[in-house]
Amino acid sequence: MADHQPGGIATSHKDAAGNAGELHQNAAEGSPPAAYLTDNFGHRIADNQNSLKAGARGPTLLEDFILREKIFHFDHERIPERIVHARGSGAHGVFEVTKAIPELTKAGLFQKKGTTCPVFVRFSTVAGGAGSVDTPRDVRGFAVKLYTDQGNWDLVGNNIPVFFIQDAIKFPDLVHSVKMEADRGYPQAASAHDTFWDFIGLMPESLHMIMWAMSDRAIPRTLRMMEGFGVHTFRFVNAAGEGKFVKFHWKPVLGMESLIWDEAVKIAGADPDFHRRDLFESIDAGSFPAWDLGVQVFDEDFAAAQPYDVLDATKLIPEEDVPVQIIGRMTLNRNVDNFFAETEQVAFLPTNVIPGIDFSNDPLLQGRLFSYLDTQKSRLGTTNFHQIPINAPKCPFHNMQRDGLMQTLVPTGRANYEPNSLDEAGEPNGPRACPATGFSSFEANAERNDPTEKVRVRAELFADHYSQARLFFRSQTDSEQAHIASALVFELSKVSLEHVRTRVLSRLRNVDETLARRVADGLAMPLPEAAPAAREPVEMKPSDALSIQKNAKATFEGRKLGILFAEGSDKATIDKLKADVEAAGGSVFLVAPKVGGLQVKGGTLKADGKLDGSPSVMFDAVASVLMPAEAEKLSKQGAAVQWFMDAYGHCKTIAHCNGTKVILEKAGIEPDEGVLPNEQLMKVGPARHFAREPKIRDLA
Ligand code: HDD
Repeated sequence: MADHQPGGIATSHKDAAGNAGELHQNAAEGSPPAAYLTDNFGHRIADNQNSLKAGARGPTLLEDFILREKIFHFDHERIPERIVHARGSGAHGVFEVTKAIPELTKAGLFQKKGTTCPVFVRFSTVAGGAGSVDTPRDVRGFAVKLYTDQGNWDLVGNNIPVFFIQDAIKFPDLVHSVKMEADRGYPQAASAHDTFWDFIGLMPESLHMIMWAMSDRAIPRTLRMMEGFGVHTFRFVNAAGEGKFVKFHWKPVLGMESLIWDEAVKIAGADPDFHRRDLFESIDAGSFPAWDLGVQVFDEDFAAAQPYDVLDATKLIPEEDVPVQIIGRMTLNRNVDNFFAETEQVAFLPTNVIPGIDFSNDPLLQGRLFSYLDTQKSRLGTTNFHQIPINAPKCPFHNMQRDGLMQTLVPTGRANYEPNSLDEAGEPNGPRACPATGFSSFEANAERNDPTEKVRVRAELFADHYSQARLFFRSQTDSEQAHIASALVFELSKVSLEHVRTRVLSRLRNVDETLARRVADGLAMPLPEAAPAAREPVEMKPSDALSIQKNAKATFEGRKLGILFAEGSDKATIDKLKADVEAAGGSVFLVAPKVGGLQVKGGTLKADGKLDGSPSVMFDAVASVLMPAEAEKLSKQGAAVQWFMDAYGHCKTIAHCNGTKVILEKAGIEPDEGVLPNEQLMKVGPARHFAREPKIRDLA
């Protein structure tokens, strides 16, 4: 009898047709394969289980080109991960123009309502490695590649509209400080450590971004429920050559929603791939995530009248001052076929713009324009990375560039230089520049600066580090402000260098005195003197658009209800809950103590997940349908009590039957507007009940 050991078997034999023994060759097991296995050069492989040896117990032979090629390829299957944004999830989709704006830009895409183009989006965390988790407190990358008829337009943004630093020369320092500490290699995917806060304390321009990063924006519930921003001020240029400044916004159709910190921490353990899975499953189920593209357009006069500099990426423009007009919608409707070929190999370049969209002199953007090309060469190993299908434009491209590592195209003819007159001899002479339709830089950008003046300085208003940090903090609800204070306490409590904590506190005093005091209290530290501000902050009017809670949508659309049931539960009630939630565009996940199928009133019911493997953090709201005797049993199980305790602690709606009350009592759940009978679930929906929070958490 042959065995299955990976070490190979002495008794393996071939049949008359030359196939390997039945234990190892699936072709022999039934229907013929969809395709024959070959090596990379097309040679069919007869045996994919055993290497070639000199005798059954002898050494493996150098001649085994099949083994050699397979292992060789495997040994080289990894490429350098991105220095930042290493962990990402991607999807394909389509962008459609909903409002033509020819008066603003000559970009072909925006000339006519209804014009569409394919897109590829990659969402990412910033600090963690490719194998880290999805829910750390972190900025999320929001990189969109639009394959337009005029070439690729990459809008490489984040889910936060401002940035930590003003000048690209500080980017390597910022990233070094937040990544794993240089000597010890930890912490992974976390900003709560000495070096990050040391850098932040010394760079007061980061304080506005810190308010966002410590807010619930940095722990989105799903990738489908977060905003995206181009961050920098860009330029629109119309056919008459007139330029306006523009900021880009992506607004999620499902509304914004975030996790609660305790929930984020628990999800990191329960499902490290929570966001990636959610994105993949939603698209797979036909529930396509969508975002509206909005623009804030303004001119030089507006820019000159503001108390901040629009070229400073640490500043935003309040939507109340320049409304966001919606000009298009992006819908993600197709998952990748292969994670590596597409999501890993996709290469975004902020330099990828199309005629009608141009850069501004934002010094952070200017640095980015240099950086990304380098990184793609380093990651993908060749200047020909643009030929990889996910990166190649979908419109034709022609130039005189040739050769290079991994050239996969076969350019023909002799025309690899220009000018040439080969056409006079009847030969193809290659492509030529097109002054009328080609990309030409917006002239005013260069004119505004005196090109003879070379200075290493920052513009005057860049010195205001606090006004917008204050604006952000003061635009939040009480509960959101408490979350920011708690996040700061948490992060700084992980900082072991006391002078670093003190310095951050001294900066917070310039943002908001109450915030500084709450954080100092939470750390049990004295409040230091306020740090001298490089420029006195100005008061800005609070902006509701900056708050997630003020803009939340209490809808089941794109949300998930977890229903707990057990032996004897009433199937009709479960079916009704399911039908209601599905009719509202949501989905239901059935949770039970056992998954194989339980006898319930009205038939047999299979669970989608086992109770202790499906904590309530996975759902937007929970419901339970339990017979009193089963509820009594479950009330003695930690997993069941914790299920409700967490849902309550995370301010979720808890719908329940009478029988469940025994568990709710055990979990210390007090009735409120979010704890209600199953029949009333749809009245409240999956809203978060933040009014509950002070009862259950010591808010800093
Ligand atoms: Fe960056 C990746 C977004 C500043 C240098 N960046 C990267 C990605 C996003 C951003 C979403 C991931 C793209 C992907 O999914 O492949 N970066 C931003 C935003 C910034 C920003 C919104 C500020 C407004 N970045 C920034 C600066 C520099 C870089 C100032 C350097 C001077 N960024 C890079 C990089 C990365 C990158 C090192 C790493 C992997 C990559 O480019 O493709 O070149």
